[in-house]
Amino acid sequence: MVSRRDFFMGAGVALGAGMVSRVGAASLPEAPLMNDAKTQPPLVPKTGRPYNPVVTLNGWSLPWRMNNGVKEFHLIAEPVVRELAPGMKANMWGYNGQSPGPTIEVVEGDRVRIFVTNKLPENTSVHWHGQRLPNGMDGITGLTQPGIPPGKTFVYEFIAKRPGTFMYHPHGDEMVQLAMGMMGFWVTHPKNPDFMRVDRDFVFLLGSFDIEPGSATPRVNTMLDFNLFTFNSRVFPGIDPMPVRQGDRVRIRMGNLTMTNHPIHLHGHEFVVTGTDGGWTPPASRWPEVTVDIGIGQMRAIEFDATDLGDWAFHCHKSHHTMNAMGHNVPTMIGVDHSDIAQKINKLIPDYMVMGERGMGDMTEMEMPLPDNTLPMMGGEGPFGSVEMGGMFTVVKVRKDQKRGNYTDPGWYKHPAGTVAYEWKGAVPEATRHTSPGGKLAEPVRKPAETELNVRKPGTNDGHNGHGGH
Ligand SMILES: [Cu+2]
Repeated sequence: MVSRRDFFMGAGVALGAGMVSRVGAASLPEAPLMNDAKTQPPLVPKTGRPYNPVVTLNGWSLPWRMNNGVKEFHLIAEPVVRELAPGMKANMWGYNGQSPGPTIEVVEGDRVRIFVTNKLPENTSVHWHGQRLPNGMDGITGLTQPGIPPGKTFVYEFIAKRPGTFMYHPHGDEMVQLAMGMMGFWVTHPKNPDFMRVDRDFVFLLGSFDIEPGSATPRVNTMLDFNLFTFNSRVFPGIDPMPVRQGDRVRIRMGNLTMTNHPIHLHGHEFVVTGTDGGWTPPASRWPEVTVDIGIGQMRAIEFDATDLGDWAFHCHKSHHTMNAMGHNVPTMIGVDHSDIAQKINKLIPDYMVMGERGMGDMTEMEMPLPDNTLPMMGGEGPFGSVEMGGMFTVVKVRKDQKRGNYTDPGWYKHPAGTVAYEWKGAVPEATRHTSPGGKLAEPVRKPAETELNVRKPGTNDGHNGHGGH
């Protein structure tokens, strides 16, 4: 039996800001709860084998207890309220108070025992994505175990054989449970802490949700047409920056639990892919990149030397993944006789706003007031105005004076004089025109008028409809 105090003494972990302890049954390890969506400082190990901890973007790592040489964790699958960005909270499912759940960090060779308590209204299971383990620990409802019924606790136990980057998520009613945010990161550190040592090691999961503007609960029957694209269930401007010190070797590990691929792009530096789903890549197999495509269900670790000072954008290169939600139905309402519109919308979306006296007929799309609990499509104030981004977008902040181990936001980069793009104040000469081979000015291309009427909205196979509202 381990008391609360003993547990935290044993784990050597002080409860950080926003962390709340919950005492489980006497024989169970603690199941700490996080009620804060901010990036938490690295969890430095005080028991077990030493390792260099990771930092989970807008997340945290789960404390453990050592029990006769076994590293014991306690996950609680439960409904949570996750702030996607200031101004928007979502009713989701996750683990220990947040979606995604806490990152689990262990060391190659550790014997790991994970207690999973199900506080959801339906069966669940946890699949340890990418691990080598006994088949019966693989967490596949119906295939390798019965589902964990509501109110019950199951135990998983295996040796973390292979160092690398992993994820965990339910396997059984996955479409619903992933759509609701059930996922987490797992890192198995190498036995030798100097193996591929880096100065900063960030981790996060790529997620996607379909939350109608004005509502707070993801739609769980959505298959492909999501409208919010997240780093660790956060959207820009709610995603924390990644502060690093100039000269740092930086690793960023990402796992994709969405239903589409994400070409993730870093500005100002080249990186190499040092890790995949199957482990570390052999050095001779690496080549420089500035974008890495992360397929569905895949994990990638990238590494670079942070040589250049500045605020470097880091984002998905699908432009509609760096925007926040527009409703599937909202834009098409614009210009419609609004006398019965509230009634119509309420039929489609039960918890949608009622527009009241304001009406919609004479409003342009951009002036339309946002429903409650809805983020602007593109926003985020930068030092030069609106960044005009949302979704999967953040900033790697390279600073000369960022202290080792300090992950606090250093603020915006102060560009040295003469190093920012500037307005040309002189005369602008008339543009020269191309001529056709015959010496005549080329005819301007005129499109038939009906082309404009046939403009199609973005496809429905991975994007979201209705961005343009045309
Ligand atoms: Cu994307």
